[in-house]
Amino acid sequence: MSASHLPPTPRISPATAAAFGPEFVWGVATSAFQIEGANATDGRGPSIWDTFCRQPGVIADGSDGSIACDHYHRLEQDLDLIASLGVDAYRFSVAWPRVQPLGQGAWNPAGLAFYDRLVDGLLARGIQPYLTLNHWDLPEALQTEGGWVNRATVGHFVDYARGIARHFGDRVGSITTHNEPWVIAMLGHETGVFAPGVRHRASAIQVAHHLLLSHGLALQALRADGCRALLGIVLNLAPIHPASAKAADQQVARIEDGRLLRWFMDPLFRACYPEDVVAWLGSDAPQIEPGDLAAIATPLDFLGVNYYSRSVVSADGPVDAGTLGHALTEMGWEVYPEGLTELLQRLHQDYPVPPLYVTENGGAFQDQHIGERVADPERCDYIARHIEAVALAIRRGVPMAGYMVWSLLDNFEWASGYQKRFGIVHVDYSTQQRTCKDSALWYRDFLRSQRPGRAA
Ligand code: IFM
Repeated sequence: MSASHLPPTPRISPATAAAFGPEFVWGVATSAFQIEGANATDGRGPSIWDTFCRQPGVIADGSDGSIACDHYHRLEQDLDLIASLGVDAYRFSVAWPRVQPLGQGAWNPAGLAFYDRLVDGLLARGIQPYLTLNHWDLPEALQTEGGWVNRATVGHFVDYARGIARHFGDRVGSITTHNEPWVIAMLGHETGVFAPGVRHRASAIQVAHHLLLSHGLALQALRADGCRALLGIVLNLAPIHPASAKAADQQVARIEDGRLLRWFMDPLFRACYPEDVVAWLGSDAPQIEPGDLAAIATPLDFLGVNYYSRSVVSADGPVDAGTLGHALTEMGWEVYPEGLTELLQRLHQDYPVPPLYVTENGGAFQDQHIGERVADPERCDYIARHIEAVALAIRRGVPMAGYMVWSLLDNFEWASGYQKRFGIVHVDYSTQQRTCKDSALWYRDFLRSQRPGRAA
């Protein structure tokens, strides 16, 4: 294949380039289960995703996380790769079962040592570690006791958070409690398409409550311990648009917005759940104990927003993204950067938000292999347009603190297995060779233009 058919690489407008101050944090993101592999190595315990992957038919290509990108064994090389991009921060997650195999009790020194090497290796390269405590890989031992449905897991998470913060808190820039609690609750416990594969709405809503509660209590515990890292949570959010002006479509959009966004933002910032969603849930509403909501509303140092697309809904159900007139990613998600500006402005207007980070943004696209080169013009375009969308939000007054591309590497895309590639770095899974795609080189060059004088 030749390069002549490719569109030119995107150019960032001068207004956009000027919108980001010197403190703005540029980064790339990954999560433990999606890249580490080595899931039975050096004392790591099993996670719910190891168990889930063994169920026939749940992962599109029948794969699992046992090797993934073999990041556990290729750490130094991957750290050099991250440094070569010139990013300010690297967002990663700690695999709870690697450091505390049973989810409570004994810690695993070899697991902690791996993250010591990761954190120290980042710092040595001038990159801020942004640590996430829970990116979905709950220790299987806790699942056998009910997992996130069981209120006891809240206490285990707080203990885990405390142990990690005591060990790493003075070396990392930020600690995120949970990544995308909506996904853990709803995809893990309502539709069951993600681990642990439960299909029971009341359980899902209770899980969401326990995740939020554990988040708030962890923040309180870490602050009481004097943790110096910035503390926050990461939500997957999107504008939910009604398909038409019809009252029925508007009503569905309002409830869907309540289930995705207000169900998390209202308790975090107003210490209450949205009344319309509570009424809609009826007997599936969560069991809440006195003091829970006040704990959940413990002030945040930052809020992370993962943005990929919007949803358009009607009274007949979700509208097929393919009918909306915009390009789609390989996941079938509409490319809709306007939604990111809209979302960030709405968060700023409706809630007393702390500094906001876009903690994930990116897309799965088909790569084009041209000799040694891996061209991904659609991903370049996607990232550039979303950076423009963030700049517009900043110009409209939204307190933006950072932006992170999802993802550094092609990786295990959960129920899609390895078929969907989100990386700005291509991974050849047969050799584990990493190759920067055009998007990685574009991002590196963009960051250089943002940071004249800084060596990448
Ligand atoms: O790969 C995931 C990530 O783990 C969480 N946010 C969405 C990404 C793309 O689906």
